Amino acid sequence: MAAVTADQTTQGQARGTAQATAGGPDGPAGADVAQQAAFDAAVAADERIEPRDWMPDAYRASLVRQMAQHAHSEIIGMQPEANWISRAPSLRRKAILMAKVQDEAGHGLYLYSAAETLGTSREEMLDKLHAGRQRYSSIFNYPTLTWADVGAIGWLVDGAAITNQVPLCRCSYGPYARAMVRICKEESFHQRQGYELLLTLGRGTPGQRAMAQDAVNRWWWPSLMMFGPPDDASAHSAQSMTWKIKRHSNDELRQRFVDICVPQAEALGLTLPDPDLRWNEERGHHDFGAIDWTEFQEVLKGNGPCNEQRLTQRRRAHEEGAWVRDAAASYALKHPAPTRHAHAPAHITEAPHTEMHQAEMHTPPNAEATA
Ligand code: FAQ
Repeated sequence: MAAVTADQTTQGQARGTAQATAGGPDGPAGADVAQQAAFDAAVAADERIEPRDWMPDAYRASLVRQMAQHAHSEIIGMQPEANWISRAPSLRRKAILMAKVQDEAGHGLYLYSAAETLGTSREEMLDKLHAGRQRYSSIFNYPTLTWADVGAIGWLVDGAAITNQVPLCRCSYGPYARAMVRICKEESFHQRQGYELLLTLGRGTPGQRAMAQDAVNRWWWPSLMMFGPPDDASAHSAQSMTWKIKRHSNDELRQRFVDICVPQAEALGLTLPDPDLRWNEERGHHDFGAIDWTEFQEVLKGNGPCNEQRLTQRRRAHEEGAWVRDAAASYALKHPAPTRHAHAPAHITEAPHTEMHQAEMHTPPNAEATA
Protein backbone atom coordinates (compact mmCIF):
# COMPACT_ATOMS: atom_id res chain seq x y z
CA MET A 1 0.00 0.00 0.00
CA ALA A 2 1.30 3.48 -0.82
CA ALA A 3 2.62 5.64 1.98
CA VAL A 4 -0.01 7.77 3.69
CA THR A 5 0.50 11.45 4.44
CA ALA A 6 0.63 12.87 7.95
CA ASP A 7 -2.41 15.11 7.69
CA GLN A 8 -4.99 12.55 6.73
CA THR A 9 -8.48 12.50 8.20
CA THR A 10 -9.64 9.44 10.12
CA GLN A 11 -11.27 7.95 7.06
CA GLY A 12 -8.34 9.05 4.96
CA GLN A 13 -5.97 7.11 7.20
CA ALA A 14 -7.87 3.95 6.46
CA ARG A 15 -8.06 4.55 2.74
CA GLY A 16 -5.08 6.68 1.73
CA THR A 17 -5.48 10.11 0.20
CA ALA A 18 -5.71 11.54 -3.25
CA GLN A 19 -2.17 12.88 -2.84
CA ALA A 20 -0.90 9.42 -2.09
CA THR A 21 -1.55 8.34 -5.68
CA ALA A 22 -1.00 11.63 -7.45
CA GLY A 23 0.40 10.99 -10.88
CA GLY A 24 -0.51 7.30 -10.91
CA PRO A 25 -2.97 5.84 -13.42
CA ASP A 26 -6.46 5.01 -12.18
CA GLY A 27 -7.68 1.59 -11.13
CA PRO A 28 -6.10 -1.43 -9.54
CA ALA A 29 -3.99 -2.32 -12.55
CA GLY A 30 -1.83 0.80 -12.54
CA ALA A 31 -2.23 2.41 -9.18
CA ASP A 32 -2.33 1.00 -5.75
CA VAL A 33 -4.46 -2.13 -5.57
CA ALA A 34 -4.80 -1.66 -1.83
CA GLN A 35 -6.25 1.82 -2.24
CA GLN A 36 -8.77 0.63 -4.77
CA ALA A 37 -9.68 -2.22 -2.43
CA ALA A 38 -10.06 0.20 0.49
CA PHE A 39 -12.30 2.44 -1.62
CA ASP A 40 -14.43 -0.53 -2.69
CA ALA A 41 -14.70 -1.73 0.90
CA ALA A 42 -15.73 1.73 2.12
CA VAL A 43 -18.46 1.94 -0.51
CA ALA A 44 -19.62 -1.59 0.26
CA ALA A 45 -19.79 -0.74 3.97
CA ASP A 46 -21.83 2.41 3.20
CA GLU A 47 -19.13 4.69 4.56
CA ARG A 48 -18.85 8.15 3.12
CA ILE A 49 -16.04 9.03 0.72
CA GLU A 50 -14.61 12.42 1.68
CA PRO A 51 -12.67 14.92 -0.48
CA ARG A 52 -9.22 13.93 0.81
CA ASP A 53 -9.83 10.21 0.40
CA TRP A 54 -8.40 8.34 -2.54
CA MET A 55 -11.04 7.69 -5.19
CA PRO A 56 -10.95 6.33 -8.74
CA ASP A 57 -10.71 9.01 -11.41
CA ALA A 58 -13.89 7.71 -13.03
CA TYR A 59 -15.80 8.07 -9.73
CA ARG A 60 -14.58 11.65 -9.40
CA ALA A 61 -15.45 12.44 -13.03
CA SER A 62 -18.93 10.95 -12.73
CA LEU A 63 -19.63 12.95 -9.58
CA VAL A 64 -18.47 16.17 -11.24
CA ARG A 65 -20.69 15.37 -14.24
CA GLN A 66 -23.80 14.76 -12.13
CA MET A 67 -23.20 17.48 -9.52
CA ALA A 68 -22.40 20.13 -12.15
CA GLN A 69 -25.56 19.21 -14.05
CA HIS A 70 -27.51 19.39 -10.82
CA ALA A 71 -26.05 22.80 -9.86
CA HIS A 72 -26.68 24.18 -13.36
CA SER A 73 -30.29 22.95 -13.17
CA GLU A 74 -30.84 24.88 -9.98
CA ILE A 75 -29.69 28.19 -11.40
CA ILE A 76 -31.23 27.78 -14.87
CA GLY A 77 -34.39 26.64 -13.08
CA MET A 78 -34.70 30.12 -11.60
CA GLN A 79 -35.61 31.54 -15.02
CA PRO A 80 -39.03 30.02 -15.80
CA GLU A 81 -40.40 30.96 -12.38
CA ALA A 82 -38.72 34.37 -12.19
CA ASN A 83 -40.75 35.11 -15.33
CA TRP A 84 -43.80 35.43 -13.04
CA ILE A 85 -42.41 37.41 -10.10
CA SER A 86 -43.47 40.76 -11.50
CA ARG A 87 -46.91 39.38 -12.41
CA ALA A 88 -47.75 37.44 -9.27
CA PRO A 89 -51.42 38.02 -8.40
CA SER A 90 -50.83 39.26 -4.82
CA LEU A 91 -48.09 40.56 -2.55
CA ARG A 92 -48.19 37.28 -0.62
CA ARG A 93 -47.70 35.20 -3.78
CA LYS A 94 -44.93 37.51 -4.95
CA ALA A 95 -43.06 37.21 -1.64
CA ILE A 96 -43.38 33.41 -1.68
CA LEU A 97 -42.19 33.15 -5.28
CA MET A 98 -39.23 35.45 -4.68
CA ALA A 99 -38.19 33.36 -1.67
CA LYS A 100 -38.45 30.17 -3.72
CA VAL A 101 -36.37 31.52 -6.59
CA GLN A 102 -33.75 32.72 -4.10
CA ASP A 103 -33.71 29.24 -2.56
CA GLU A 104 -32.88 27.78 -5.97
CA ALA A 105 -29.89 30.13 -6.22
CA GLY A 106 -28.80 28.90 -2.80
CA HIS A 107 -29.08 25.28 -3.93
CA GLY A 108 -26.84 26.10 -6.86
CA LEU A 109 -24.30 27.57 -4.46
CA TYR A 110 -24.29 24.53 -2.16
CA LEU A 111 -23.86 22.23 -5.14
CA TYR A 112 -21.11 24.24 -6.85
CA SER A 113 -19.28 24.33 -3.52
CA ALA A 114 -19.71 20.59 -3.05
CA ALA A 115 -18.46 19.96 -6.63
CA GLU A 116 -15.43 22.19 -5.99
CA THR A 117 -14.27 19.74 -3.32
CA LEU A 118 -13.57 17.36 -6.22
CA GLY A 119 -10.98 19.70 -7.69
CA THR A 120 -13.01 21.54 -10.30
CA SER A 121 -13.67 25.27 -9.99
CA ARG A 122 -17.01 27.01 -10.19
CA GLU A 123 -15.65 29.13 -13.02
CA GLU A 124 -14.75 26.04 -15.01
CA MET A 125 -18.20 24.52 -14.51
CA LEU A 126 -19.96 27.73 -15.52
CA ASP A 127 -17.75 28.07 -18.59
CA LYS A 128 -18.73 24.54 -19.61
CA LEU A 129 -22.42 25.28 -19.08
CA HIS A 130 -22.19 28.43 -21.17
CA ALA A 131 -20.32 26.57 -23.90
CA GLY A 132 -22.96 23.80 -23.92
CA ARG A 133 -20.43 21.22 -22.66
CA GLN A 134 -22.30 20.43 -19.44
CA ARG A 135 -26.01 19.79 -19.19
CA TYR A 136 -28.89 21.07 -17.10
CA SER A 137 -32.24 19.40 -16.59
CA SER A 138 -34.45 19.05 -19.65
CA ILE A 139 -37.44 20.34 -17.68
CA PHE A 140 -36.27 23.95 -17.70
CA ASN A 141 -36.50 24.16 -21.47
CA TYR A 142 -40.29 24.45 -21.31
CA PRO A 143 -42.06 27.81 -21.09
CA THR A 144 -44.16 29.15 -18.20
CA LEU A 145 -47.22 30.38 -20.09
CA THR A 146 -49.63 31.21 -17.25
CA TRP A 147 -49.59 31.85 -13.51
CA ALA A 148 -50.78 28.26 -12.96
CA ASP A 149 -47.42 27.07 -14.33
CA VAL A 150 -45.83 28.33 -11.11
CA GLY A 151 -48.12 25.93 -9.23
CA ALA A 152 -47.44 23.07 -11.63
CA ILE A 153 -43.68 23.57 -11.33
CA GLY A 154 -43.89 23.56 -7.54
CA TRP A 155 -46.10 20.50 -7.36
CA LEU A 156 -44.66 18.41 -10.20
CA VAL A 157 -41.14 19.66 -10.90
CA ASP A 158 -40.15 20.14 -7.27
CA GLY A 159 -42.05 16.94 -6.45
CA ALA A 160 -40.02 15.01 -9.05
CA ALA A 161 -36.84 16.71 -7.84
CA ILE A 162 -37.49 15.60 -4.24
CA THR A 163 -38.29 12.04 -5.28
CA ASN A 164 -35.03 11.92 -7.22
CA GLN A 165 -32.94 13.78 -4.66
CA VAL A 166 -33.95 12.34 -1.28
CA PRO A 167 -31.97 9.14 -2.01
CA LEU A 168 -29.00 11.40 -2.85
CA CYS A 169 -28.91 12.33 0.85
CA ARG A 170 -27.37 8.85 1.18
CA CYS A 171 -24.96 9.28 -1.73
CA SER A 172 -21.54 7.77 -1.06
CA TYR A 173 -19.78 11.12 -1.58
CA GLY A 174 -20.02 13.04 1.72
CA PRO A 175 -20.19 16.69 0.54
CA TYR A 176 -22.92 15.89 -2.02
CA ALA A 177 -24.96 13.87 0.47
CA ARG A 178 -24.77 16.61 3.10
CA ALA A 179 -25.71 19.37 0.66
CA MET A 180 -28.76 17.33 -0.35
CA VAL A 181 -30.17 17.19 3.19
CA ARG A 182 -30.77 20.90 3.33
CA ILE A 183 -31.81 21.14 -0.32
CA CYS A 184 -34.47 18.46 0.15
CA LYS A 185 -35.95 20.25 3.15
CA GLU A 186 -36.32 23.40 1.11
CA GLU A 187 -37.67 21.52 -1.91
CA SER A 188 -40.37 20.03 0.30
CA PHE A 189 -41.58 23.53 1.08
CA HIS A 190 -41.48 24.39 -2.62
CA GLN A 191 -43.54 21.35 -3.48
CA ARG A 192 -46.17 22.32 -0.93
CA GLN A 193 -46.41 25.89 -2.12
CA GLY A 194 -47.08 24.60 -5.65
CA TYR A 195 -49.69 22.17 -4.38
CA GLU A 196 -51.39 24.91 -2.34
CA LEU A 197 -51.35 27.27 -5.31
CA LEU A 198 -53.06 24.68 -7.52
CA LEU A 199 -55.54 23.88 -4.74
CA THR A 200 -56.47 27.56 -4.56
CA LEU A 201 -56.93 27.78 -8.33
CA GLY A 202 -58.94 24.54 -8.28
CA ARG A 203 -61.35 26.08 -5.79
CA GLY A 204 -61.61 29.27 -7.83
CA THR A 205 -63.58 30.24 -10.95
CA PRO A 206 -64.07 27.82 -13.87
CA GLY A 207 -61.42 29.85 -15.72
CA GLN A 208 -58.91 29.37 -12.89
CA ARG A 209 -59.65 25.64 -12.73
CA ALA A 210 -59.12 25.36 -16.48
CA MET A 211 -55.83 27.25 -16.20
CA ALA A 212 -54.62 24.82 -13.50
CA GLN A 213 -55.61 21.80 -15.60
CA ASP A 214 -53.90 23.21 -18.68
CA ALA A 215 -50.66 23.75 -16.73
CA VAL A 216 -50.72 20.18 -15.38
CA ASN A 217 -51.40 18.87 -18.90
CA ARG A 218 -48.25 20.60 -20.16
CA TRP A 219 -45.92 19.82 -17.25
CA TRP A 220 -46.83 16.18 -16.50
CA TRP A 221 -44.88 14.40 -19.23
CA PRO A 222 -41.76 16.61 -19.08
CA SER A 223 -41.74 15.99 -15.29
CA LEU A 224 -41.60 12.23 -15.90
CA MET A 225 -38.64 12.84 -18.23
CA MET A 226 -36.71 14.51 -15.41
CA PHE A 227 -35.82 11.06 -14.06
CA GLY A 228 -33.71 10.39 -17.14
CA PRO A 229 -33.90 7.74 -19.87
CA PRO A 230 -35.39 4.31 -19.19
CA ASP A 231 -33.09 1.96 -17.30
CA ASP A 232 -32.12 -0.04 -20.37
CA ALA A 233 -30.96 3.17 -22.08
CA SER A 234 -29.31 4.78 -19.06
CA ALA A 235 -25.57 4.95 -19.73
CA HIS A 236 -24.48 5.74 -16.18
CA SER A 237 -27.01 4.12 -13.85
CA ALA A 238 -25.38 0.74 -13.36
CA GLN A 239 -21.96 2.15 -12.46
CA SER A 240 -23.44 4.99 -10.37
CA MET A 241 -25.48 2.48 -8.40
CA THR A 242 -22.45 0.25 -7.83
CA TRP A 243 -20.63 3.31 -6.47
CA LYS A 244 -23.76 4.25 -4.46
CA ILE A 245 -23.90 7.68 -6.01
CA LYS A 246 -27.41 6.74 -7.14
CA ARG A 247 -29.43 4.48 -4.87
CA HIS A 248 -32.34 3.73 -7.18
CA SER A 249 -32.69 3.43 -10.94
CA ASN A 250 -34.36 6.07 -13.13
CA ASP A 251 -37.43 3.88 -13.69
CA GLU A 252 -37.80 3.01 -10.00
CA LEU A 253 -37.88 6.68 -9.05
CA ARG A 254 -40.20 7.58 -11.94
CA GLN A 255 -42.63 4.88 -10.75
CA ARG A 256 -42.39 6.15 -7.18
CA PHE A 257 -43.24 9.66 -8.38
CA VAL A 258 -46.27 8.50 -10.40
CA ASP A 259 -47.59 6.58 -7.39
CA ILE A 260 -47.21 9.67 -5.19
CA CYS A 261 -48.89 12.01 -7.69
CA VAL A 262 -52.04 10.03 -8.50
CA PRO A 263 -53.78 10.49 -5.12
CA GLN A 264 -52.53 14.08 -4.91
CA ALA A 265 -54.08 14.86 -8.31
CA GLU A 266 -57.36 13.38 -7.09
CA ALA A 267 -57.26 15.57 -3.98
CA LEU A 268 -56.60 18.59 -6.20
CA GLY A 269 -59.51 17.68 -8.47
CA LEU A 270 -57.16 17.64 -11.46
CA THR A 271 -56.70 14.97 -14.12
CA LEU A 272 -53.28 13.64 -15.07
CA PRO A 273 -53.13 13.68 -18.89
CA ASP A 274 -52.60 9.96 -19.41
CA PRO A 275 -55.48 7.70 -20.50
CA ASP A 276 -53.36 4.62 -19.68
CA LEU A 277 -52.84 5.59 -16.05
CA ARG A 278 -54.40 2.96 -13.80
CA TRP A 279 -53.71 1.00 -10.63
CA ASN A 280 -52.16 -2.41 -11.22
CA GLU A 281 -53.13 -4.64 -8.30
CA GLU A 282 -50.61 -7.30 -9.21
CA ARG A 283 -47.64 -4.93 -9.33
CA GLY A 284 -48.85 -2.75 -6.48
CA HIS A 285 -48.10 0.30 -8.64
CA HIS A 286 -49.79 2.48 -11.22
CA ASP A 287 -49.29 1.58 -14.86
CA PHE A 288 -48.75 4.60 -17.05
CA GLY A 289 -48.54 5.40 -20.76
CA ALA A 290 -45.50 5.55 -23.02
CA ILE A 291 -43.18 8.52 -22.62
CA ASP A 292 -42.18 10.36 -25.79
CA TRP A 293 -38.43 9.72 -25.64
CA THR A 294 -37.94 11.39 -29.01
CA GLU A 295 -39.09 14.65 -27.47
CA PHE A 296 -36.67 14.10 -24.56
CA GLN A 297 -33.73 13.48 -26.91
CA GLU A 298 -34.61 16.56 -28.94
CA VAL A 299 -34.64 18.71 -25.79
CA LEU A 300 -31.25 17.25 -24.78
CA LYS A 301 -29.88 18.10 -28.23
CA GLY A 302 -30.87 21.74 -27.70
CA ASN A 303 -34.10 21.70 -29.68
CA GLY A 304 -36.60 22.23 -26.84
CA PRO A 305 -38.93 25.22 -26.87
CA CYS A 306 -36.69 27.38 -24.64
CA ASN A 307 -33.13 25.95 -24.83
CA GLU A 308 -31.75 28.92 -26.69
CA GLN A 309 -33.57 31.48 -24.54
CA ARG A 310 -32.37 29.88 -21.29
CA LEU A 311 -28.70 29.72 -22.29
CA THR A 312 -28.70 33.21 -23.79
CA GLN A 313 -30.23 34.62 -20.61
CA ARG A 314 -27.73 32.69 -18.45
CA ARG A 315 -24.73 33.97 -20.42
CA ARG A 316 -26.07 37.51 -20.24
CA ALA A 317 -26.64 37.27 -16.48
CA HIS A 318 -23.07 36.00 -16.08
CA GLU A 319 -21.62 38.87 -18.09
CA GLU A 320 -23.72 41.45 -16.28
CA GLY A 321 -22.66 39.99 -12.92
CA ALA A 322 -18.93 40.30 -13.68
CA TRP A 323 -18.60 43.55 -11.72
CA VAL A 324 -20.16 41.90 -8.65
CA ARG A 325 -17.64 39.05 -8.77
CA ASP A 326 -14.79 41.56 -9.23
CA ALA A 327 -16.02 43.64 -6.29
CA ALA A 328 -16.38 40.57 -4.08
CA ALA A 329 -12.87 39.40 -5.01
CA SER A 330 -11.40 42.86 -4.20
CA TYR A 331 -13.24 42.93 -0.90
CA ALA A 332 -12.00 39.45 -0.02
CA LEU A 333 -8.43 40.53 -0.70
CA LYS A 334 -8.78 43.51 1.63
CA HIS A 335 -10.70 41.61 4.33
CA PRO A 336 -9.50 37.99 4.37
CA ALA A 337 -12.01 35.68 6.06
CA PRO A 338 -10.86 34.12 9.36
CA THR A 339 -9.52 30.60 8.84
CA ARG A 340 -12.31 28.13 9.29
CA HIS A 341 -11.81 25.57 12.02
CA ALA A 342 -11.08 22.23 10.43
CA HIS A 343 -13.85 20.54 12.38
CA ALA A 344 -16.55 23.16 11.95
CA PRO A 345 -19.88 21.59 10.97
CA ALA A 346 -20.32 21.56 7.22
CA HIS A 347 -24.09 21.99 7.32
CA ILE A 348 -27.02 22.66 9.58
CA THR A 349 -28.69 19.63 11.05
CA GLU A 350 -31.77 21.01 12.78
CA ALA A 351 -34.81 18.79 13.22
CA PRO A 352 -36.85 18.19 10.08
CA HIS A 353 -39.97 20.25 9.65
CA THR A 354 -41.56 18.50 6.71
CA GLU A 355 -43.00 15.03 6.38
CA MET A 356 -42.13 14.16 2.83
CA HIS A 357 -39.51 11.42 2.79
CA GLN A 358 -38.21 12.45 6.21
CA ALA A 359 -37.40 8.88 7.03
CA GLU A 360 -35.01 8.48 4.13
CA MET A 361 -33.48 11.93 4.50
CA HIS A 362 -32.42 11.15 8.04
CA THR A 363 -31.58 7.54 7.59
CA PRO A 364 -27.94 6.72 8.09
CA PRO A 365 -26.19 5.88 4.83
CA ASN A 366 -26.00 2.19 5.66
CA ALA A 367 -29.77 1.74 6.03
CA GLU A 368 -32.05 1.06 3.07
CA ALA A 369 -34.75 3.58 2.20
CA THR A 370 -38.18 3.19 3.70
CA ALA A 371 -39.81 6.25 2.11
N1 FAQ B 1 -32.20 16.36 -18.40
O1 FAQ B 1 -27.23 7.58 -17.79
P1 FAQ B 1 -28.26 8.58 -17.40
C1 FAQ B 1 -34.61 20.72 -9.76
C2 FAQ B 1 -28.57 12.91 -19.39
S1 FAQ B 1 -33.10 20.04 -9.97
C3 FAQ B 1 -31.01 16.55 -19.01
O2 FAQ B 1 -29.54 8.05 -16.86
P2 FAQ B 1 -27.52 9.71 -14.84
C4 FAQ B 1 -34.78 21.70 -8.65
C5 FAQ B 1 -27.48 12.50 -18.40
O3 FAQ B 1 -26.87 13.62 -17.82
C6 FAQ B 1 -33.30 18.98 -11.39
N2 FAQ B 1 -30.13 15.53 -19.18
O4 FAQ B 1 -27.59 9.67 -16.43
C7 FAQ B 1 -35.57 22.84 -9.11
C8 FAQ B 1 -26.56 11.74 -19.31
O5 FAQ B 1 -25.85 12.66 -20.12
P3 FAQ B 1 -24.22 12.70 -20.17
C9 FAQ B 1 -32.04 18.33 -11.70
C10 FAQ B 1 -30.47 14.33 -18.69
O6 FAQ B 1 -26.66 10.85 -14.47
C11 FAQ B 1 -36.96 22.78 -9.15
C12 FAQ B 1 -27.52 11.02 -20.25
O7 FAQ B 1 -28.72 11.79 -20.24
N3 FAQ B 1 -31.80 17.25 -10.81
O8 FAQ B 1 -35.46 20.38 -10.49
C13 FAQ B 1 -31.68 14.10 -18.03
O9 FAQ B 1 -27.17 8.36 -14.31
C14 FAQ B 1 -37.71 23.89 -9.58
C15 FAQ B 1 -27.78 9.59 -19.84
O10 FAQ B 1 -28.59 9.52 -18.66
C16 FAQ B 1 -30.65 16.57 -10.82
O11 FAQ B 1 -29.77 16.85 -11.59
C17 FAQ B 1 -32.57 15.18 -17.90
N4 FAQ B 1 -33.77 15.05 -17.30
O12 FAQ B 1 -29.03 10.00 -14.40
C18 FAQ B 1 -34.94 24.01 -9.49
C19 FAQ B 1 -30.55 15.48 -9.80
N5 FAQ B 1 -31.72 12.80 -17.65
O13 FAQ B 1 -23.79 13.20 -18.81
C20 FAQ B 1 -35.69 25.12 -9.92
C21 FAQ B 1 -29.21 14.80 -9.84
C22 FAQ B 1 -30.59 12.24 -18.09
O14 FAQ B 1 -23.78 11.28 -20.41
C23 FAQ B 1 -37.08 25.04 -9.95
N6 FAQ B 1 -29.02 14.05 -11.05
N7 FAQ B 1 -29.84 13.15 -18.72
O15 FAQ B 1 -23.90 13.65 -21.26
C24 FAQ B 1 -29.43 12.77 -11.21
O16 FAQ B 1 -30.05 12.19 -10.35
C25 FAQ B 1 -29.04 12.07 -12.48
O17 FAQ B 1 -28.00 12.79 -13.09
C26 FAQ B 1 -30.23 11.90 -13.49
C27 FAQ B 1 -29.67 11.21 -14.75
C28 FAQ B 1 -31.32 11.02 -12.88
C29 FAQ B 1 -30.81 13.24 -13.90
